[in-house]
Amino acid sequence: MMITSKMEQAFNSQIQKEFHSAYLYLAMSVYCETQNYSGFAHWLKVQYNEEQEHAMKMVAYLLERGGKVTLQTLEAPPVDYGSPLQVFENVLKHEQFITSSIHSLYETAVAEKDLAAQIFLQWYVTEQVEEEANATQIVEQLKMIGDKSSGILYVDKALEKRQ
Ligand code: OFO
Repeated sequence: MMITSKMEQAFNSQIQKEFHSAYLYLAMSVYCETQNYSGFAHWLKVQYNEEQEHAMKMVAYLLERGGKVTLQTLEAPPVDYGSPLQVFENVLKHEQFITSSIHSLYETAVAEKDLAAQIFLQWYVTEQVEEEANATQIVEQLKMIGDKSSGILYVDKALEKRQ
């Protein structure tokens, strides 16, 4: 079944959001690097790669369904992000926004009676649970630490290990 134009439009807008997430995390990664937090920078760079994969997986899917991929403009992300806690609170807030947009994409698939897209999108619904959980854990740890720099550096070191 060929994809409906409503679904096609909804996928294109989600592809833009995933690339925007990638761009945002790259900007945060660069920022953390300039603050000498190489572990946070690494974690965010891995996240940048993941977001590109999220977008590309949708690009491939849309093509497979005979849809038209229309890449959209990406807004420039901010340059400064404040403290590590502020960086990760920003990540969490962004992921909550992405979760709600994945949910509305899923709802569009339901409204359009597109069963194949619903099944495809289940992976994203599950992935968002993980995305929010990961960001929440880092936010909680940084909140516990407060402004003790030894604690911040400890979390920074730990995040360097992310694959
Ligand atoms: Fe693609 O999950 Fe984050 O934004």
